Amino acid sequence: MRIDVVSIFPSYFDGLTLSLLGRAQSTGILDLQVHDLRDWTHDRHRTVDDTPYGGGAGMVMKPEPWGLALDQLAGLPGAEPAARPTVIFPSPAGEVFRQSTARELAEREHLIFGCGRYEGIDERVFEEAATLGEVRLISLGDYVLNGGEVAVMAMVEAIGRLIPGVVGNPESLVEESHEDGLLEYPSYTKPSIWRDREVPPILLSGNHGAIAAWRREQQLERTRRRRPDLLDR
Ligand code: JDE
Repeated sequence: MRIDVVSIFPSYFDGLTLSLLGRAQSTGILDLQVHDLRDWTHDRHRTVDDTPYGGGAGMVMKPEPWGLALDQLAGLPGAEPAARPTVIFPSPAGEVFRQSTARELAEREHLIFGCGRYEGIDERVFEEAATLGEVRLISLGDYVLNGGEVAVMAMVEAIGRLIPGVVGNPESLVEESHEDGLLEYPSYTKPSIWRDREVPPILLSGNHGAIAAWRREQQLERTRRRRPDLLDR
């Protein structure tokens, strides 16, 4: 998979080249490239923002650098649909990012992430991007960040670990929270008594059927208490 990230703070993404995703990159499974939006400016001050038409607080990201960046990274408009990228902009006004979103995006050949800053990006950038590929505005949740960078790091990690070969043991992917729509069951390790706190005795019983049933019950109970919205879905 190819992933391009466009940001005015490219060094934010240094951490993504470490650990799990770092290995995927050195083995060639993932080609992750981070770009500085200012590389597509042509003025002395490398300007990426300007005042909003119609007035209002803050600054808006100018369309020209985004247009040039997307032209270069997406290839030709009207290319074979399979060769077209999915272009993702983190936005508090977007659709909510879920594990199902990560699964869907992990199937794509080419993702481009655009990190907005200031009060947003000129709306025409999204229209233009839609001529190059599928455009998705995606929100991590109902809160506001200063820019898209932290949201993109979270999405790249969630998507990247689902690419075949990135996580060593595929079983460790399915057992985790959200893959089956429930929260995880509690985990314990040695010692069996720590500061007078015992591990639930059933986990020491060796009765694998009873353990599986207990874990399922714990999952349902936790989900009901902490995330009842998941049971409705
Ligand atoms: C992501 N949940 C919250 C994005 C933006 C078009 C495109 C992007 C401060 O204003 C912002 C912040 C962000 C960063 O993303 C989030 C976020 N998931 O805050 C935009 C606006 N218009 C604007």
